[in-house]
Amino acid sequence: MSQAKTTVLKIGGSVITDKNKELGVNMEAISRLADEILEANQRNLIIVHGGGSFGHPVAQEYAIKDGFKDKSQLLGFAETHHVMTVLNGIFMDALIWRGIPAVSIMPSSCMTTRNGRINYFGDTPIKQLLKMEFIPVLYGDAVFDTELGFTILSGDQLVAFLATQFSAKNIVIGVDVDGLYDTDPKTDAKAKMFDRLTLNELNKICGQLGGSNACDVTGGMRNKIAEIIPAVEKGIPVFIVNATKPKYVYKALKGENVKGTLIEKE
Ligand code: ATP
Ligand code: IP8
Repeated sequence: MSQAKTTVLKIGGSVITDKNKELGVNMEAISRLADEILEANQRNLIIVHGGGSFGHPVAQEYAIKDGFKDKSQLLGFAETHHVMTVLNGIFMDALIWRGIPAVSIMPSSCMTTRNGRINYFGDTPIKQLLKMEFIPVLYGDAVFDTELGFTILSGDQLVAFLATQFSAKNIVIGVDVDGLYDTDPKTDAKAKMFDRLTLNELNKICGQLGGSNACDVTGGMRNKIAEIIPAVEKGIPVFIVNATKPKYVYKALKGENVKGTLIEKE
């Protein structure tokens, strides 16, 4: 039974899917990341993945994040949830057939939100998984909301929530850019990357960060940063790394030197 402190790893939907093509899977990235996770051999790891071109387009089409307005959205909720289970299944295949004891946990079955924020979490299964050295895998999901009827729970909110719940030693966030920049590096060639930021420094620049260039109902980089701030406040360091580049996630998990942005409390 494991006593080691947990690492929470987020794999961005921008990495494992093709955000320009609805339901486009990036199988090469999924396979390589599964190899890296196997090789890193972490004892106490929670993985969360994003929605990319699976969850976001259908959630946007039916305005699922805004909550229940009329019955035409019911199919949209079902579709959003379903395509996330499909993406999750592809991701789980890659992990499990490599010999990683990963177990998928469906957020909509163990969590609810209130106005978009997690207000209920049945933690027993994940606690048990961690104790027995399984690797729980969660994902951004369409979930039930006590005020809105339903909404979208982002992988980023999940990451910060789980890291706090399980007193994680760190968070690693894998995206499709090298780290956090002063502006969006995809639209501004002069964007400057930060190697390290304290919470004070981060709070000062938060307003100027961009969202996402692709369809993203949960707000891209700006929202990602807003979500992780409470975890950093609790002393959990966050490392943002380029998960499209081979071995970057591996090195981040192993604590080896690799390019990225480290965000720490002080
Ligand atoms: P998903 O929500 O599907 O999991 P993701 O987490 O992989 O996706 P996004 O939410 O799209 O990724 O956020 C990453 C994107 O944020 C990058 O592709 C980048 O273009 C954009 N971005 C906007 N502003 C910034 C910034 N200041 N620094 C770095 N990236 C930024
Ligand atoms: O991609 C949202 O999670 P994210 C997933 O982590 C859905 O923002 C269902 C759109």
